[in-house]
Amino acid sequence: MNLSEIIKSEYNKSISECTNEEIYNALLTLVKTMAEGKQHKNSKKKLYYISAEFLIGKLLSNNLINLGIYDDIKEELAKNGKDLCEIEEFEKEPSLGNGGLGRLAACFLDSIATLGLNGDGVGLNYHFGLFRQVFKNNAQTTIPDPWLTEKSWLTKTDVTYTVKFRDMNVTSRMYDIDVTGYDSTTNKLHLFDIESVDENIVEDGINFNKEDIEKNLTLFLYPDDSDDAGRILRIYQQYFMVSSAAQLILDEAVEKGCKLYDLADYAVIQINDTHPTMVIPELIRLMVERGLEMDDAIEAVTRACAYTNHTILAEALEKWPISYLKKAVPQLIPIIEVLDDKVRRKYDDGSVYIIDREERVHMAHIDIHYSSSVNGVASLHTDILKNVELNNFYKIYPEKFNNKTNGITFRRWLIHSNPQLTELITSLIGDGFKKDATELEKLLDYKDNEEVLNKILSIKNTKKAELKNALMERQNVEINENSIFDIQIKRLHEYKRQQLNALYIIHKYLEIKAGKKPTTPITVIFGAKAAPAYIIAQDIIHLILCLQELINNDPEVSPYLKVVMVENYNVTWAEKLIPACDISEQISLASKEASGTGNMKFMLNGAVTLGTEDGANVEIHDLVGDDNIYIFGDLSETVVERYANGSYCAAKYYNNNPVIKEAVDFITGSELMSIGDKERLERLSNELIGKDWFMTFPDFDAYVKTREQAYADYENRHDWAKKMLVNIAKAGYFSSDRTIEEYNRDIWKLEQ
Ligand code: Z2T
Repeated sequence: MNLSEIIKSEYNKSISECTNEEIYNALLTLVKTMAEGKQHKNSKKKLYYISAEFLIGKLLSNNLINLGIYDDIKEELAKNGKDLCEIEEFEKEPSLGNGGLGRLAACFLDSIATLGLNGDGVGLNYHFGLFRQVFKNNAQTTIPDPWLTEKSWLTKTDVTYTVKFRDMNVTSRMYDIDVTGYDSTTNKLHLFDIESVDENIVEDGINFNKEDIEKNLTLFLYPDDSDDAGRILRIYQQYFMVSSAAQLILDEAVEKGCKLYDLADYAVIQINDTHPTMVIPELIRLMVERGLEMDDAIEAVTRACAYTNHTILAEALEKWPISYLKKAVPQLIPIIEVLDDKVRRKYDDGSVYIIDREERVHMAHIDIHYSSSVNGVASLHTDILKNVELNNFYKIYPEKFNNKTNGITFRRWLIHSNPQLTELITSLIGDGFKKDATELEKLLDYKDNEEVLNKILSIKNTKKAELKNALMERQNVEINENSIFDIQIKRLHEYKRQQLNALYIIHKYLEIKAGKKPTTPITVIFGAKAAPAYIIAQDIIHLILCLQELINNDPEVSPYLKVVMVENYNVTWAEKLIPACDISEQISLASKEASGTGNMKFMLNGAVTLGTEDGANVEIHDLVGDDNIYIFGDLSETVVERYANGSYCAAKYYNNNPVIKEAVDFITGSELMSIGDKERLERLSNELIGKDWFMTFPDFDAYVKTREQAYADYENRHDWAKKMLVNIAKAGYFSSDRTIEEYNRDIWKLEQ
């Protein structure tokens, strides 16, 4: 059936007579029907990518593109006076992830399906997902963000499981979302939910009875990025997810004739950070319950599992007190004790034990001992895991450790979000790059082609104008489309150092006040949500919003410098911001950002990176060369060393560097204090002077100097366009198709 037939049968109307909502619903039906016809044939071995987060974004355009009908549908709608973009507005973005980890999972599903691999995602069907961010009085407030509508991408299945907790048994039900591969087969994202969940228990927008697990289990995604909420409810959620997953995995394997001991021939389980770690003891428990010897079950599960680490931040490594686990899932304790006991019998080094002296279970330690693969997400990150953070484990299991540098799906982050650039590229090198991203290197032939360089600049201008309009429409903010768009969008975290960017803005503001005006005006754009419990992160948002108000209301400065923070930064915003960016801020403290994936999306869209040698920035630098990136700051070795010897003293920098002192003093010694909240600004200033745990001061001078250099180079439009072209041409390496091919080659070994 085609679109007009569906509309005829569902609404008994023609396209032009329909509302956008009706067309949206009809497109849902069309996509689901087409996807159904492309289901993966389900070969013997299957991948289960288990993740507490899948930040899938809106799916309509993505599905139309992957099914190869985007252009036709757009045209057919246009002929009937309908605009696909307006119809897309009708779709709600499901915010089922915090940041990079969740978005990575979504990009991976796209590539797994595109490569025709037999692999499904498994996660939770949060009813509210991540909070919606609303700014009030220059501060972040949060409200729930419902996304489930009567008709949606979700399909209710009749697959249900019993999940046993200490105090009750609950029923989980599987809901499916089709994952359409680009010109390929369709896989599934399985999201488990509990029937008894009750959205009405949420009072005044955000509070709910945390005790009432049956009603609240899948209500919210925990809003902590790299931070451990330490709540029992989180254990309930995790176990609910993995017990459902484990039952699904065993059922599907047995269905295909699997003897439990041979599980690894039928299933490979990728554990996305430690949130799904309990799948290991749960699978072992179920296998023993179904008659396998404990040792055999442990062996079988170890062969089938693989673990990905996404951070070295100590506070993000999950450690559950045994007492918590006992309250929720006592049936796992004897299994975890056996796993720990085996480790203790073999190794003297207490740092590799699963249960520590304080009776806490180190989830990552379960993963490392009882998986066959441990991977980091960028080359530098994996080196740090091997040589520093997990060195004690690396010495035991060198063969398990491997790197898989992250990637992004070009279907969403180029073809969908930047059709103009896609068209230019296609006109130059054909559309082979859509399946083999390394073909983008062919663009290097046009490095000195004036006409091509001008087209690249003109597309950037178009995307900047589009962003200007979106900001006006959504936030009633006016920006100058002829200014330099300097953008930092990512979760708010001290290690990502939005505060360093803010200090630069203060410095620049003071310079302009003193008469030193930038040649081209600068627009600094931020987008960031902060975990509600993360006070300093809230304070940094407050500082940025106060700076926005101060600077934008200062007629002496605002023609040259503007600050804008987009409200409720999410995937949909990212799709508008990234193509419009000139300078991509990737300024984390070296060693702390495991990879970053925004850096890759910006590069692909012709932004030039201003960054530290951290995460995947290192690999971007290697690929584009010194001339096409702006690198500054201390190296990770220096940082690791400085932490190790405890020698860092922020106050010394503050007292000895007048430029730093001037910028920091501005926070509490200027009009900002009348615009903003005294307590917040003072707390932030004290934190910087007294601690500055993520070492912004040592990098400050180099940051200012390098940023000025980038702005100066921007003036030569021809040379700048060349940098843009090289970045686009070299981005092919960061296609998640490449990443997934490596996962499959080294870990999953699925037939293609
Ligand atoms: C997250 O987004 C990331 C790491 C986490 O560690 C948790 C979350 Cl929610 C537990 C990010 C990393 O910070 C980022 O560098 C990386 O690119 C991304 O995961 C995907 O690997």
